[in-house]
Amino acid sequence: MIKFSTPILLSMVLIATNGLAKDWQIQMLNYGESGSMVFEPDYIHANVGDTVTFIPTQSGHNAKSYIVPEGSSAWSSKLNQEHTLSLENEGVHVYYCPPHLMMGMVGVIQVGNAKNLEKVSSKYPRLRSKIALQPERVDTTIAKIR
Ligand SMILES: [Cu+2]
Repeated sequence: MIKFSTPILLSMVLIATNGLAKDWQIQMLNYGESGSMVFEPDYIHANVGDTVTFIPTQSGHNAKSYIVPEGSSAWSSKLNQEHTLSLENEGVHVYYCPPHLMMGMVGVIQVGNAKNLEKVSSKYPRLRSKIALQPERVDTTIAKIR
């Protein structure tokens, strides 16, 4: 049996902890850096095992999935409530705020590789057709997928 000294054991625990999941926070805002009715940040590149928490910083918003990675279920948060999502599969989540889709309140969570990129390409035009204001801003968000 290998015996580790306490400091070595402790540093191993710390390394393991650092390698563990990250909780990302996305704020739902009436006004953010890129304009009105936004998720901030609008794009994150996370890893499998991470979690994302939607923060109702300002009221009147929620987040609902439009596209999810293969193997993941559709999801939705409740209006004005904090919601944590576990990222269990590799791929892209495209989501929107139902009350403000028309105003381009859309966000992207990329988990690892964009394995479902084809699905994003084929399904995004239908979502975009419902955006009346600043669809170009959403195009910019979608273009961050890599
Ligand atoms: Cu909203």
